[in-house]
Amino acid sequence: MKKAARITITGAAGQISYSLIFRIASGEFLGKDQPIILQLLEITPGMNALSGVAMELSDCAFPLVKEIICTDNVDLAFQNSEYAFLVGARPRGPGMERKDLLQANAAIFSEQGKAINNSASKSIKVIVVGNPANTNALIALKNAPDIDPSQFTAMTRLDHNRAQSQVADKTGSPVSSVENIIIWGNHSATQYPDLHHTMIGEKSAFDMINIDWYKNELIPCVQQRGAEIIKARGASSAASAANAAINHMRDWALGTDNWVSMGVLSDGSYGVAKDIIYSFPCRCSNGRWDIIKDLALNEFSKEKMKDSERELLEEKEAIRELLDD
Ligand code: NAX
Repeated sequence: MKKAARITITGAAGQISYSLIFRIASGEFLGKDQPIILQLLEITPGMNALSGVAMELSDCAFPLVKEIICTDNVDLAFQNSEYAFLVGARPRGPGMERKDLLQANAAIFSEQGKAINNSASKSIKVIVVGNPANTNALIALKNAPDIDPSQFTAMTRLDHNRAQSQVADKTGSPVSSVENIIIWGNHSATQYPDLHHTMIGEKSAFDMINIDWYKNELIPCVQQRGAEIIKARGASSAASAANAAINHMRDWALGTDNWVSMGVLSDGSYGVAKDIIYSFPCRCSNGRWDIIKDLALNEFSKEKMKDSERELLEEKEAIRELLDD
């Protein structure tokens, strides 16, 4: 029997976690032969709801779950943790400006970054889902100086999956035949879904779809999909966000031949400013990700990528005093 892996999930009583935790517990993240210990973090007012989630988890009698820890203590939640899903975040309240939202979340993610630094396994892999995800990930990594920055990532996989599915639908192709989608930039409305390298089976995507549909329908659809779901469902994406978080972490931990979009610390590739968390096309193997390099970019792509970079630099400026460098 393998040693149990410790997995931290924050915002554990929230709606994304309500899908995420149960799928992880059933083995969909690390596999059906990997026992796990779940370390679930909530804020104090969420602890009662979390106890209900824990009761349901227990009632599932998942064979892989060796222990469930429910806590509002950040250090305890990250104790020896090897994988962390940072889902909990402060939603925008009435009268809250964008800067207030960035700062409220910056406080949460700097505290969690410090706790990861002090308590987690040095090989921890972190995905930030809570918004603004890219900048929250940057804050967490800056507050964890003893952990390699490559171990902090932000989720743009939901946007990636949305684009993949839309293209499959439009062309009548199986979703698995649509490859090499890229989401560049921020997980926000400035993100840039790029199909210039996308293949559908043996064909280039632009042999099967028209450029007007791409520019005027696909790009805005992916950028606005979250808002469309809120309008229809009365609540934000939850099951699809949980699914994307598992896709991201599973591919990173276990490897994949596919291109995947991940928010990672920019090393200046493609002329993107260094030291922001920016979504790039990546390949994952041996527990690490690498940015896919040297792809050709046309002027349209360069401009869209710059727009998202600009927004991330503005977000960084708004929380500069919380960055520990
Ligand atoms: P919910 O409001 O249902 O749940 C969030 C939970 O986090 C709550 O139970 C709350 O008590 C808890 N929480 C708040 N602050 C915390 C802290 N400091 N420590 C621990 N727990 C804390 O939100 P949910 O729908 O689950 O969404 C969670 C986050 O994901 C939001 O920020 C949301 O904007 C973001 N999303 C990100 C996506 C992405 O693609 N990156 C897509 C889906 C989603 O919109």
